[in-house]
Amino acid sequence: MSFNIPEAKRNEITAMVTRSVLETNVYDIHTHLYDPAFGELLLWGIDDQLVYHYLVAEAFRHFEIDYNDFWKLPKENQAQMIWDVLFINNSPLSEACRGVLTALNRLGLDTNQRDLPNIRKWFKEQDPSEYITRCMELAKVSKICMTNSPFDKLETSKWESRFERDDRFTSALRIDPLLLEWHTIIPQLIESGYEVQSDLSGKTMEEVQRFLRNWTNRMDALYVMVSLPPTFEYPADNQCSKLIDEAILPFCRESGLAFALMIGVKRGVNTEMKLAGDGLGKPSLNSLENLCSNNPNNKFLCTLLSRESQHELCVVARKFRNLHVFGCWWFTNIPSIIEDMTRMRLDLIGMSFTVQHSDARVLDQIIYKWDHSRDIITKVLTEKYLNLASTGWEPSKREIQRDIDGLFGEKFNQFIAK
Ligand code: FIX
Ligand code: ZN
Repeated sequence: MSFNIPEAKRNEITAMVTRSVLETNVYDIHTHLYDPAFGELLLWGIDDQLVYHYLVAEAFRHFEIDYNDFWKLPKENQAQMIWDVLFINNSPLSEACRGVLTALNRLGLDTNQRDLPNIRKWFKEQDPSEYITRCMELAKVSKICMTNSPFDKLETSKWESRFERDDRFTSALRIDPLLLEWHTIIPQLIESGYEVQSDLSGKTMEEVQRFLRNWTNRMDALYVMVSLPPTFEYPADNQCSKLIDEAILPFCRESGLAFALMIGVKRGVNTEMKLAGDGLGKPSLNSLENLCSNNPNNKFLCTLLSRESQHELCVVARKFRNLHVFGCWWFTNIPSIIEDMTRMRLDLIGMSFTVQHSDARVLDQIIYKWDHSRDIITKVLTEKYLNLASTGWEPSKREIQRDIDGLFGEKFNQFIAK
């Protein structure tokens, strides 16, 4: 590859790409973080990092404790057990373990101390509001999109109280129960004054649209989103499909909002592990093709959980410009797969996607998720620009910066603004 580029040029391109990837601010378009006004819902600190469900799943492979006995323990004790088993009794080589150490290291702690009480002490001394800025600056994240559920009582009470928004935090309206557990949410909808019927008859579809409109306005949501199982089918003779056709998509068209689909999650494969118990499966992408082709006036965002589906997703995106691919979701957010997916996306859909999102549940995690991804993105993009240069087309600094801005949030902004 790129043999005919003079060494000085090669070094210059490598330096430009590296600098640009490492220094460009990103828009983190899917997280589970909250505007600081939500108080304790915004998780941060060492204990929350250690009880992250990615680590819980790894730790249970070593534990002998009953699931329930573990869940009954206070958070600090759970964190200590996870620390002992994943960091002390074994080397912390997994991506999620390494992530904790990357964050501590970038925050200036001595990761070699192996002393959890001392690390805890450092976190207790941090001022929460300064800490948010510190993490965002270290991660070079300029904006964070939250995942906001109108079905989660913990957050709805806050939304109803009205408060001053932190403009670094934007919102996405999350509607999983509406599409996947319709029967369970009917009482809540009725209690809130929406005239809905369990068989979707009468004014139900108009009322669901009114519900979406009210919550979008209240949250100032930028897009509507759902996570779906690998068995998701569209169109289909079921309530989910009918709700999509007669409520979600008309509402999205009317409001100009994109509908984000995160497909492939098998919830509760091991319910005893709670959040850590979800798995994945390979969906059929016929449904995504049908959505994009039957609804050309709707915009779709999509990320998929199974590694095997990523190539197919790129090909679907090549057919439908109303589809924007984003991020390496959850089980695909590990170095080997990020590298593979990023290279494949550049090869098949060029610069027209959003390269990554963090999915952070704990604020500190944005540091490691973005650090680790930036390393891989630098590697892949450097290779790509050197390939380009070897054709005689020399990428300029301005062009490289434009491209990286696009991958780090500008293409997403343009897509949702269309
Ligand atoms: O559905 C989602 O948005 C997932 O990202 C989460 O449910 C999952 O638990 C997670 O944190 C993955 O990173
Ligand atoms: Zn998520």
